[in-house]
Amino acid sequence: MVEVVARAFRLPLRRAWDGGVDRNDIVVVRLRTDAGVVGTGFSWTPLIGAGAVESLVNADLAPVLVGGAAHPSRWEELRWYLREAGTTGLTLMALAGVDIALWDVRAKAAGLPLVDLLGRRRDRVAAYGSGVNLDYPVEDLTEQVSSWVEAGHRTVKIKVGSAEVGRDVERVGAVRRVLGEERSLMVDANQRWDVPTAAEALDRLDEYGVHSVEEPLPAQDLAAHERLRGRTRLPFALGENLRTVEEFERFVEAGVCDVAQPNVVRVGGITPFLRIAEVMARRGVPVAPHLLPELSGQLALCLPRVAMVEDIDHASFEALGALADPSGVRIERGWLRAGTGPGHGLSFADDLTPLPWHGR
Ligand code: SMN
Ligand code: MG
Repeated sequence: MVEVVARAFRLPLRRAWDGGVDRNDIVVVRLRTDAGVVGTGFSWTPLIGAGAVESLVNADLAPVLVGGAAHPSRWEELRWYLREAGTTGLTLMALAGVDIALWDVRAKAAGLPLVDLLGRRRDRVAAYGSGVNLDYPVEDLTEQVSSWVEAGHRTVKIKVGSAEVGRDVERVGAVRRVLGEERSLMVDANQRWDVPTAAEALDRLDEYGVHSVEEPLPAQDLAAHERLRGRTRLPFALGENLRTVEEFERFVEAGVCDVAQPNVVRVGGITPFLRIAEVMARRGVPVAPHLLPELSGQLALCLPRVAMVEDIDHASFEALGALADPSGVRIERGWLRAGTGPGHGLSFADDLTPLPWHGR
């Protein structure tokens, strides 16, 4: 490798997510091999960490990458190298940017779309409409869900976990009326409940035909998930806040992870993502990659056992205005398909707004 450069950019959201999240930040990693192949990777975060990730790549990873092999098999070596900065969190987010770029290089050097390099197992995968809408008034929520129905989605996911369970019940009821009986409704509590509240809420939501619940409890609290398991029959979708294959295995072994949702950036890139997906498949757990539809969709086409991909409302890279050209990943009538050129097909626009960060 002759060059590795990371740059952090700010992508404003059309409408803020609750908790004051008014943007997604990305860190674009560009690397160039001795043979002149240029690979692009990215890290991503709704709010926190892009400046730190940019620094980790430029100050710590670039010096060990330059002069060495440009291959994703270096993942373990790079993680070990960064260990004193921690083994998860920001470390994995920085590694993801490099790992995704290394896979892009590999596919481009082979002249193949990433999907074909990894091994395409299907031509399309089901997508579901999803939004961060807990603070939306119920009229806005039903309008958003209607737009997903019009777009052809047969499954949608909305937020729950309001301060009053009654508010969730009212919202889920209103959404069910928009969906009719045929379409599927998933709910996501983003870790907001404790066991008694989750048990009560899920009991009351059951009459609206909820398909599954995502992150009902604090993500790391395995014992709480085991207690809740005895109090609801609804399947649990988990994983956007798990980081390692060992963590995923622990939740699956305890019988509390029915659908695994690794986020390709948060777990450290495509290399560990594929390892997690492999282990989940062996244990009969389908994988629903979290967010990032343009890359998650490509991975989903190759996974041994897949659930669905998330069509996040107005927050794909394309919708955020991050791309110079269309990626070749499309979601139409509730199905995702990918027809990219060589590599992962994501080229980021060169006029994005840099992070206003003072340490640079
Ligand atoms: C979510 C998490 C982080 C950013 C946006 C949305 C959410 C989801 O939990 O699963 O879509
Ligand atoms: Mg979620």
